[in-house]
Amino acid sequence: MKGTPTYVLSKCGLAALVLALALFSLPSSSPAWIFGEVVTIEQLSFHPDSIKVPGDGFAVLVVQNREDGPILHEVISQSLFESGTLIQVMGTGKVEYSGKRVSRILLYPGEEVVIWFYAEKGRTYPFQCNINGHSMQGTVRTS
Ligand SMILES: [Cu+2]
Repeated sequence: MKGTPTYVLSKCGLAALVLALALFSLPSSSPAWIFGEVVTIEQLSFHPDSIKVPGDGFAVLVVQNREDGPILHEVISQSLFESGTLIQVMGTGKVEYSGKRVSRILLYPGEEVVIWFYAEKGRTYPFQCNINGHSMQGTVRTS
């Protein structure tokens, strides 16, 4: 079942709910559409490690820690968390702040974070996990 939509939905939990609410609560007249993708963390890497969203629009990045073992991960990103880009962070992970700015998100196995942001055209938004010597890199690209 792994990799099928059914599996993803059943594992998504909050993220699926949030995405569904976001999609269905959009006014029908709105030209906007929320694009996003679920990135999972397994065996010390992001899967997929690169996603693409349309530029100049709102986007959602969901990151889930699906490690089998007790491996803590973080999500850090200069570009995603900058003011004017980050809209909101929700989920079951622990969000840390530096002043008012999000500095990182900690994810224990089974936890997930939903990152809402405004994706500018022609930009890349790298995100990392460097906790405990990890050297994990993921990227959101816009078209
Ligand atoms: Cu990590």
